[in-house]
Amino acid sequence: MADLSGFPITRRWPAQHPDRIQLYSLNTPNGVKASIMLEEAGLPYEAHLVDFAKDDQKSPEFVSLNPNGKIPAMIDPDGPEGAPIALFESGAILLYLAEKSGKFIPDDAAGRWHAIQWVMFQMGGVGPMFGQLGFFNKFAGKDYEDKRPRDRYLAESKRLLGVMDAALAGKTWFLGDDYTIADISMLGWVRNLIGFYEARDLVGFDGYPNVAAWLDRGLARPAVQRGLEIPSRG
Ligand SMILES: N[C@@H](CCC(=O)N[C@@H](CS)C(=O)NCC(=O)O)C(=O)O
Repeated sequence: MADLSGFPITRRWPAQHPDRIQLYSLNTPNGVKASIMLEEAGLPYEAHLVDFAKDDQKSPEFVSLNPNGKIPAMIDPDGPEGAPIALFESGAILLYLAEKSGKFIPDDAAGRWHAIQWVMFQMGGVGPMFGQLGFFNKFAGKDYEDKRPRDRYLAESKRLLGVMDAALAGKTWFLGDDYTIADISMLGWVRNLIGFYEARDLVGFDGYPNVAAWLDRGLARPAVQRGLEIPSRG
């Protein structure tokens, strides 16, 4: 039985199954990358709800694991050399889980780098830009009289959608026939952009048919549907 008592986060979120991966998250677009991957890979895990309504992500216990105070974060009790490993940053978590499971990342070096490339594209572009557009379109930023900040993120989000649409032309997934962590990193963000962020018409989503078809394919996967709900406020 793994001993996770050295991780202060387990005092606030006790492990019922310390031998399983411990996920600390909420089902936001960054959070669901981890839960979708865990569901897809079939790795045993235990999900703990980090409730933003209670500022859980800024609690000393959470920050002891992720000094950046953001979800998702995890502990694998059976990490490298059999020792526990704590990780934050959803891109790092996806890469770690892909390597651990041997799934959703190609075996060949070129394919592997292409999967990493698209995860980096998501981390550096899609997430930050769509997130800012959400802020300026739906949340506090929507009341700002000056629309230039919103328009800047709108233009960049549309440009990124164009890049994705071109990359997906004639393909099922970003890497062709292989569904990978590249897809897993982006599905929740595109879904949020046109759903929760209410930017479907604003970005002219119908103008990106390859992205729309890819999103439908991704959302049809049962593991994606499960992951999108984990962990939720219930
Ligand atoms: N680069 C980080 C970003 C994580 C992030 O921004 N998470 C958001 C939820 S999608 C969060 O925890 N927000 C809470 C806060 O900022 O207080 C990652 O990909 O893991």
